Amino acid sequence: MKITNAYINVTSPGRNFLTLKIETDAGIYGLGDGTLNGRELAVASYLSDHLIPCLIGRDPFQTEDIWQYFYRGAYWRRGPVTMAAIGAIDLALWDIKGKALNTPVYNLLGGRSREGVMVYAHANGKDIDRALEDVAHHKELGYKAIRVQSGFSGLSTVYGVPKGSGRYEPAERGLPSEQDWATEPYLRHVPVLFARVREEFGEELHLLHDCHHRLTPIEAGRLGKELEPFHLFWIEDPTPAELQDSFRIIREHTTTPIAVGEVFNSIWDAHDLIRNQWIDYLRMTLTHGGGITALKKAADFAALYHVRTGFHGATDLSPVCMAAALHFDVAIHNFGIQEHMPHADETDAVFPHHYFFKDGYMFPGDAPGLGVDLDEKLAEKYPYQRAYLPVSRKLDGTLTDW
Ligand code: EZ4
Ligand code: CO
Repeated sequence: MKITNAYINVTSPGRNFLTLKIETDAGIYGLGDGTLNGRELAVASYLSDHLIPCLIGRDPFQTEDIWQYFYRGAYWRRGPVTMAAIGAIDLALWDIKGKALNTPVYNLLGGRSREGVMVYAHANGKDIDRALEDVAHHKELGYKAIRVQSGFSGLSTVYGVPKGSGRYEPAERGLPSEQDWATEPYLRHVPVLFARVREEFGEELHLLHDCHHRLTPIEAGRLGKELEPFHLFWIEDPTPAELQDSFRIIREHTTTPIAVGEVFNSIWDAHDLIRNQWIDYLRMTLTHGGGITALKKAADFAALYHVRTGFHGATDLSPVCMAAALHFDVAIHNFGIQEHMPHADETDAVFPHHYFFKDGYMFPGDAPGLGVDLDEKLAEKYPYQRAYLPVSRKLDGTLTDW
């Protein structure tokens, strides 16, 4: 089989997505997700201008060699734009492989280690009472694990809580908005929030929280310690992770499990975190981490150190990435949990798919390949719209981590 053509599709059914379609002389095509929130067009150019011309004529079954060709062969390595582009290609090739062999991708990764994939939902509210209502709502929907974020007095906008009444969507159309940030009221608020959640919902529900890179290591240690009585499933991204040694400090102060990696794009971003057992869950995604070829190796490496996966599954990863994640999650042994932020109805219509949610679990479905398609005609109705993630400033105006 040979790759005869490849092109990208950028569409905005509710939010922007970049999809790569690879066609072959066997009449089979594959889809890959290359969406990088707020930087979609950089990945589009990297693919169209630099990678796609080198793809034509290759055998789509050579996933390892093609991965090495674009990673090692580029000379310039790593980085979110590069790795999302390689991730898109890799996902599309695994989709083709599955379709050509007439089997779901999970069968190419060792088969099913479990029936369903436990997912966690997002509950949020402007204040604690409203966040509790949203926890009750998601519990009602069947979720066994729920991430909880809520507003608190002292800040007008908070990560993870929508400004208006609609659903929470991290990117906003237009240029970046600015949010404010103050650590001390946040650190006082979060233990109160989780005390209330446990009081109302008991011990059974798995509870998660995203610190979204806002704390220093010692602040994260304090938060983790104060949350210990509430037995969280994890706290996520407690501190920015460029300096991997930071996590040693957090580890020394708390038994609350730690999840990191939604902004990582290489195993080298997590190498020290894993081999020192400073984290419990790796959140790197198939799109941003360079695809199934790269993440299978990362997951196997993590397994040696008791680190499980907890892949990022926000709406800024398309249904193509979600499908691929579910095949991966169902197959690998050291799966932990999968994030699930349901896509907008317009997004689901543009990307018809076989995966589904039932009673707190998701299932990849049994269609050959990844089991997701792109309705290109419908996608045309939703042209790209500039959108960015917000930026954050401390109350004195200092730019800080969003
Ligand atoms: O802010 O995906 O855990 N989930 C998250 C997300 C991220 C967005 C950034 O594009 O932190 O909501
Ligand atoms: Co996060």
